[in-house]
Amino acid sequence: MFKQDVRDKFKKHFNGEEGFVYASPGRINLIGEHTDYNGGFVFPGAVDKGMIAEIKPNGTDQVRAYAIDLKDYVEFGLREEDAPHTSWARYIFGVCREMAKRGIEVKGFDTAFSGDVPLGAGMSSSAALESTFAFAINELFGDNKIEKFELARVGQATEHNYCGVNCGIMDQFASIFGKEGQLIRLDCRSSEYRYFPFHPTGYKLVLVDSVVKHELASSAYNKRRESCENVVKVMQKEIDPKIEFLRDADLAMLNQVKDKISQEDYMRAEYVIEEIQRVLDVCAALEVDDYETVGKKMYETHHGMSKLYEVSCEELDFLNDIAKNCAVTGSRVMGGGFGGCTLNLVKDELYDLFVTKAVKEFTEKFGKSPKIYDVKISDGARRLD
Ligand code: GAF
Repeated sequence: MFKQDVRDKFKKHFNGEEGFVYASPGRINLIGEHTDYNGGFVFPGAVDKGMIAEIKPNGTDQVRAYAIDLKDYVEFGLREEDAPHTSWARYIFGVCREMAKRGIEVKGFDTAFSGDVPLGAGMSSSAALESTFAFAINELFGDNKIEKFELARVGQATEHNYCGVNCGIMDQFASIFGKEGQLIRLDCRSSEYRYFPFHPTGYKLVLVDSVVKHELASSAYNKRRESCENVVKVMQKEIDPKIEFLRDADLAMLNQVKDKISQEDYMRAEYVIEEIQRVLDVCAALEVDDYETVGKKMYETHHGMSKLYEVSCEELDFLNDIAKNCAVTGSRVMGGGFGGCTLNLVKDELYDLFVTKAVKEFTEKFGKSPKIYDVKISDGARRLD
């Protein structure tokens, strides 16, 4: 259990001291990709993989942080001008700053942390890190004054202001609000959410990691967001100034502005408008245990992400085709894209065949083996010890 490893390493690095231990998970998302920053719906759940950090206030104004997996140590102060250069440390620094901006008197602390959520696999290791520290700082220095949704916003603002990714709220929301056995449908415009029990009897959720490292910060993600915002601006001018997000639009409205936007922006918006509707369709299908419809929608999402939103890649399309050929119920690229995993809804009896075939054929074609993760829907941010 890697919690014990965190405890051991903390003790070793910080003179035998003991602190408090916090954990936050990564997430999956059944459907609703790139819809969060468009005011749409998402449908994530936290997973049984995440980050664990031991933390102890140290009575100074310095943070002393040890990244166990990277064997890297960084010290930084807590003022805006103290921002560290090391990228992993900027997540912790950003969370400290964002908590301070919300009135929490953040003081120095020692910390060691480690994770088992695969990096760059589209399962939100960065949100897991942010949520761990946001939750811990709220408890250790803030008397739990900041409510849970605002803790998620702290993580999101960290990405925007300290890490260069203009992400939506989904990942941090799922990491904070996750509940065992439940997916959460979040309306990203109103912030209303509803838990849906998810026990797909007879099926497994399987992640196949293409081991192509996605790099959200690599401006492609921000560019997708800009495309959506361009279309909204044109709709505001041409149709109705009250349109705030693509959530407020439909395909007829998109066609009304077709001549005023680029072909590329048109495709991006088409995908988003359809994807927002797919989340609602999947929720309705789940309520009657109609997994065939859930799976069909997942394939539609993959098609849209690959051909319209263009955030898939050869490896992910290949994995999606294997799923289709094996008659897997649903399969699609998950998360921001540009690499990472496909999420597959697989009938129990097909599991062995699919996994064997995916590993064999992918390895033959790309000369490297994909990784397989079976995930369990689990709890969100919490204190362990
Ligand atoms: C990334 C982002 F961080 C999320 O906000 C979301 O937009 C996702 O990509 C795509 O659905 O994980």
